[in-house]
Amino acid sequence: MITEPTSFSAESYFATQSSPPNLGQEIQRVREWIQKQVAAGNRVVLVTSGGTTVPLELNVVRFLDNFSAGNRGATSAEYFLKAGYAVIFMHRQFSLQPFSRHYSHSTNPFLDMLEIEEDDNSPDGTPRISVTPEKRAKLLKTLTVYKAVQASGTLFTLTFVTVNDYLWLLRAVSQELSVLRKKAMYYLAAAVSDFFLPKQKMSEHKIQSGKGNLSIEMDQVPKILKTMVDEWTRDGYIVSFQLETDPELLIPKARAALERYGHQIVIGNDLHRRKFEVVFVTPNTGGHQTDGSAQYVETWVRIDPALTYPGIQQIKEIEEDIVDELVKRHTTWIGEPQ
Ligand code: 9Z3
Repeated sequence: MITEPTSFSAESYFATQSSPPNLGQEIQRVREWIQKQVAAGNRVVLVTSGGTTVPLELNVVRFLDNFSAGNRGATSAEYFLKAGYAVIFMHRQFSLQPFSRHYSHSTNPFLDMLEIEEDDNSPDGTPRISVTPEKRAKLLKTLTVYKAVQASGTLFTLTFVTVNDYLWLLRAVSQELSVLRKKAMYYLAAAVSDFFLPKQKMSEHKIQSGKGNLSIEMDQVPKILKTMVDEWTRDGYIVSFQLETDPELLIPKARAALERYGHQIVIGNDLHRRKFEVVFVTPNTGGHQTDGSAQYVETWVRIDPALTYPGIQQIKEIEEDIVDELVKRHTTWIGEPQ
């Protein structure tokens, strides 16, 4: 058993940690779907969404997790589909998904919009189920788009649970997607754990209590974005998200990520303001010269917070503006009109 802390590179991570058992089959399905998108001339975006777990035991009873419900990813996926993109939606199992998110179990339970009606024409007296009249218009709108997306086959869903599943899937999917070259976008909105417990350090069975405090030393999850940019998908348009709770850190951390990984854009968001404010941080390629010396350009995207409160009629989602702006930037990146 290894006990000293290990610093994993992407390479040593994949050499020592096990791949999820169904990875090969999943990737075969992804490959076939990508071939169809290539034939159709579609742009494809990989949207990652939701939190990752970090198991503490091999026979897992306990794990670390984070807050992400997958709102950002599920909502953005809908707007990408609307913009004509084919979407690989790679999400944490049971996190929110495009379309069904509107009827999530906690905020808008779908059973609350159904009614039971007596049906005189039913031969065995079975009542009918109908949709509450005031909920019909919204449901019809959502259902119509959902059915159209299903019929077009432009939404492909993959699931992960642990940070290990996520890393293996991300590597395999981005390697497959690299055939699309510049037409592929990566929208990395999943909240990925920074720390994990390598399988070599994990207890096989449930950690037992009764021996006082529990100390666990975790290793850092390797910064795979650099390897993604340099090796897995060289021409893709890569959008990462930077989450902070200290607003002072948002821009410096976003700049540092661009510097370190060399990708196209970091979207910074503060935990408490993320539904109405984000900042796009990009390297200054000359086109946005401010004082002639700035290395990075910051563009804030904001909406009225009052429009995001649950229950209001005229809801506005910031993801609409984020996706709109990214589609424009991706078009410039590709160098051809969509
Ligand atoms: C984000 O920052 C997402 O916008 C949120 C969305 C997780 C805040 P919700 O699911 O929240 O809508 O409730 N995601 C990225 C977080 C992250 O782990 N980024 C990595 C990092 O900061 C870089 S790829 O190290």
